[in-house]
Amino acid sequence: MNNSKWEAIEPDIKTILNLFDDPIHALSQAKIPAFIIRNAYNPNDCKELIERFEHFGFLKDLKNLETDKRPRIDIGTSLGNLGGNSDRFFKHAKSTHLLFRFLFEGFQNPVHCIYQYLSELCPKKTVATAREDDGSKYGPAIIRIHYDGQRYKPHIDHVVLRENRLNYSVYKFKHQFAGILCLQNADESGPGAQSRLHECLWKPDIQPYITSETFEDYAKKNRINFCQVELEPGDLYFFNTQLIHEVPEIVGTQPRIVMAVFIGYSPEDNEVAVWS
Ligand SMILES: O=C(O)CCC(=O)C(=O)O
Ligand SMILES: [Fe+2]
Repeated sequence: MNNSKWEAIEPDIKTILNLFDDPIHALSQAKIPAFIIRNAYNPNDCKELIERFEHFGFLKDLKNLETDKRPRIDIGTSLGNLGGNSDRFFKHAKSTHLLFRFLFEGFQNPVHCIYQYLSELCPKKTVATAREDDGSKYGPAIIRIHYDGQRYKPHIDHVVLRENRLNYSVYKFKHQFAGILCLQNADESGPGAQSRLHECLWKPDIQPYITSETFEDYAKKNRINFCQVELEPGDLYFFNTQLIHEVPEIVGTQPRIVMAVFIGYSPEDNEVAVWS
């Protein structure tokens, strides 16, 4: 398909499959910025799930915002943060699997929701949580709670190109994607915070602009398009994390809450692996 405007494809799987025989492959070629599935998850369940997270004590106490300065809280296991010690990482992931067995009880399971939609985007593959040969499983997904001041500067996510994690099996995947399910947007009275995907795949000569935080100037100078992904609670999007992307600063007392996964894909591999 010739998508000359480089726009995300939405709103549902049917539309995506009408346009692409092999959507995940199209994503790997960055022919389109993202696939967006609107209302993938019930927005009422989003609200009630967040209340549950609050009752579990995962969220900041709003009365305590002055003293609790954490910009981001994770519920789940992050390879990016814990991957430096693989023993600790896999033990942590094991407890996340245990927690996720009951955390969503009574609601549609948001992890299953993401995996199900992902399976539909890869008709010829099986989708499973990443694991090592000895059976150790990675985290299945992660809930990220972003508070006032949190921002993702222009970056990529890639276990090889960015993190150089040669001691993990997910290293073998050529392409990496993210799946992000919006559970709550940042403060509606503020400017909100929606992600921006630049029509620019990382290559080594882009890195200096990322390191020196001058990608914005580079993008302007080179007239690089971007796609802003506007989400409502319950919306799910998938994108190629080798695209330079960013999320502006959260402003206000209402945190932006998402469930996120990373995805590994190689055309020749039958399995598409998911981790967090
Ligand atoms: O939250 C999003 O929409 C994207 C976040 C992101 O880029 C990341 O976690 O690496
Ligand atoms: Fe990212």
